[in-house]
Amino acid sequence: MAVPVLNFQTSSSSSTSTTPRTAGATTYLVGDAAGWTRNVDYGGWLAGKTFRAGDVLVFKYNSTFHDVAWVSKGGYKKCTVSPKGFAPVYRNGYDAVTLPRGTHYFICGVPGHCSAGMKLAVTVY
Ligand SMILES: [Cu+2]
Repeated sequence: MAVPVLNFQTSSSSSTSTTPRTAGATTYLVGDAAGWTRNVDYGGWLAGKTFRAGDVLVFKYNSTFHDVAWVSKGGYKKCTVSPKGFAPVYRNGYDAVTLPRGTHYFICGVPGHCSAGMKLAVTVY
């Protein structure tokens, strides 16, 4: 941080260096090494990243304990899987989501987990 010269951090961050870039799309492993789990600061993980339409989020987690629900803004705020019956829910443990433009909200649908930090609001340009 103290050295301004090292401040390149956008499209070629080290966490994606092994992933081939296809047509300008970038694949992000959510939470990096921590993956998708409780008590991770996903706001901190998002900081400094710019997402473009077509980029991919990979959620890596233990599917015995977690899932990924792509919810509405209200669902994100209230930590509920909503709209109920329509929000896509992924349960594979290694789920890749291609991001469209707009703001998208992801939570873990297991009770208590969203409020323990398993929530992600991503703005995609
Ligand atoms: Cu969970």
